[in-house]
Amino acid sequence: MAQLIYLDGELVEREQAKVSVYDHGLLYGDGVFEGIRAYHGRVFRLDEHIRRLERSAHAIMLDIPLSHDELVEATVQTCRANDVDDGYIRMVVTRGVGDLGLDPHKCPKPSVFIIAANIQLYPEELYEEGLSLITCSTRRNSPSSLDPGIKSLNYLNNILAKLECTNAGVAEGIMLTNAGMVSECTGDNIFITVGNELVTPPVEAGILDGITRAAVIELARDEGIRVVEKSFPVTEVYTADECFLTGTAAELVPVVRVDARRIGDGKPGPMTKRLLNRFRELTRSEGTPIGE
Ligand code: PXG
Repeated sequence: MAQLIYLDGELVEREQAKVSVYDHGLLYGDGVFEGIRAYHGRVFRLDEHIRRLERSAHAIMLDIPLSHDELVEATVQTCRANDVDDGYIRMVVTRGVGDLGLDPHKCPKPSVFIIAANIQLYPEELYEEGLSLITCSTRRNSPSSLDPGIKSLNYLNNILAKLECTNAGVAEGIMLTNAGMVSECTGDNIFITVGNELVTPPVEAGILDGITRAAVIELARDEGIRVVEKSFPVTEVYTADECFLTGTAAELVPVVRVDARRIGDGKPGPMTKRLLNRFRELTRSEGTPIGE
């Protein structure tokens, strides 16, 4: 079966799903996006993802040509058309076609596309063994230049950091703020545990307000764990009892080494495992249904 892509109101075959070389999403990274997961025939936290897309678009003065409900419907329709029950959904709004100058006002029609694909799940051993991280030398964008809260198509900041990770032979890396505090990773939020407390950098520090992060904070509070949102230096990661990352693709993945320092006893810790189990239960129990 050919893969069908939602593109500006139509479902088109993958080979026909094309945008112009004059699209400012391509020319300038001018646009916004979301990465979303479907589990067992339901889209996880779809409303939250669409709300974040709408906030990102509003911040860059981009008018999404679809209402919230139309975006929900288009997402579900794209999953259905591709028989996606468990999958990864990419929703993108570009500034659209303009001329060769920067001026977004010369782009009269934003483009919306949605890709629903069956995902390559991360291997289960990653969750059993845990990740090694480095601290990247590339600092996270400052909110005064490009706010990391805007999930824009301009991901070069993260890509430069990701290159450092792959060059060092690790899958993820910590990005610091310009003040030298931990912000997040290239495509994941970060948590540490100290005793019975769960600690994570605050949104104001200049991070993406992660949907998985918010879900894990809710679950932790429900488990009676104290959650503290505060800035901390990377040294506190080295000396933490546990560390894990959260993201739509990664879910909740343990970290066992950072800059060659062992974290805790070098194995995924009990709070990480407890929260991962709770998160998996949550993804099984809620979401916007794909089926009619
Ligand atoms: N921080 C950044 C910078 C991200 O890009 C997250 C945190 C986690 O947020 P959510 O809402 O997903 O819990 C992200 C999102 C990938 C990939 O292929 C990952 C993201 C975006 C695009 C692609 O790994 N992460």
